[in-house]
Amino acid sequence: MAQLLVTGGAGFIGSNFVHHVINHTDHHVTVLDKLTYSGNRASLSELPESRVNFVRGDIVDAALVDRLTASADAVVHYAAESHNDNSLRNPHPFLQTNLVGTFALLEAARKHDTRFHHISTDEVYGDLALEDPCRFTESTPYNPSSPYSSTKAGSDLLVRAWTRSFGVAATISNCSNNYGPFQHIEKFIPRQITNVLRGIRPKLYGSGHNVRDWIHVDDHSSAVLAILEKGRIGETYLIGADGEKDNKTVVELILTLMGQPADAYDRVADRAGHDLRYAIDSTKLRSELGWQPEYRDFAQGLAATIEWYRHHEDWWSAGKDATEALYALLGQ
Ligand code: NAD
Ligand code: TDX
Repeated sequence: MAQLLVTGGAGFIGSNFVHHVINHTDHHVTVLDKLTYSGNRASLSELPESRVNFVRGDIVDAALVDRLTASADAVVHYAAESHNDNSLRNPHPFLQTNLVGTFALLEAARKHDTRFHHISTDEVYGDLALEDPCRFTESTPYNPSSPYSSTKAGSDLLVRAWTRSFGVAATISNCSNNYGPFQHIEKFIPRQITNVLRGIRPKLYGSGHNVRDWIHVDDHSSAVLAILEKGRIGETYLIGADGEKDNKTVVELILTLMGQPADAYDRVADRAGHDLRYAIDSTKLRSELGWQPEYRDFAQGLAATIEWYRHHEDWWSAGKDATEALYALLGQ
């Protein structure tokens, strides 16, 4: 049994990871989360209090981070400002949380000699052309496009430097786009599902030809656990499940699964600097650590996600009007 400190554990991927850890291990978890607009305490409400301890706080708070890290066997660092569109409106919190917050955690891990796993994104590699036969690998050069992805790239580089210069026992994972329960409704898939549930037409940015490489969030969690348990210190692992789809196809599938005509969506203003395509080659993770995704049928995983949002309106409805009002300001 180990004591894990999970930052951002009330967010989408962090809360799914905490559920995964409680269901598949005997570890104890302390969640450190600021509960920004994207954190939701209710995402952890069904978990046993005997194994999950919740601390509301900011990862930028070095004294708090130091105290919590001192009693942890490992830190799993999910906390971040995570939405590209928000980073275009106001980059400031992205620099604070993603860079200064990661710095505070690394200093604590260094001081207490604590195992550290850093959660990152495939967006650090920039984007690929639609017709490019290549996918991202661990040796693809960094080339981030947005304020969000550039701060994630910066945080990855801090982790690498703290490993090399100070011997912090760290690993990094860069994952592709996640879908599943507990995702904030600002993001593409839950935004469109909750739009249809509210009688609003889904909104597709630009041409809709942009490609994302979808992975079910529970497969992300199993990969992170495998890296935490068996990953080589100092290494980066790419996490992906061969799920490339263009946005138009995803919107049409959501509409079809929800019993609507496939073309009942609106085209809206494109995102500034919109990355064209992401695609992950996860050979290293699969061959070194024996990891495999469980969710191989995207339509089935999407249908289950739609059902989750249909049955958890209490979880998302309070923020729907405010989320859509922000998008409306940008014509999106
Ligand atoms: P999210 O926005 O749903 O959750 C982020 C969580 O971090 C929230 O609970 C929020 O309250 C918390 N938080 C934010 N600032 C904080 C601070 N200063 N101190 C403490 N807590 C703070 O994001 P997500 O989609 O779950 O992403 C989690 C991580 O996974 C991020 O690091 C993101 O870069 C990475 N990632 C996300 C995806 C994806 O598809 N969503 C893909 C690859 C990697
Ligand atoms: O309403 C929309 N319409 C639309 O066409 C929204 C919200 C998005 N989009 C497009 C933009 C992207 O091409 O859908 C795609 C997915 O958009 P997001 O859900 O905002 O995700 P993305 O920008 O790809 O980033 C996500 O994956 C990588 C996460 O938000 C990041 O945290 C992660 O690092």
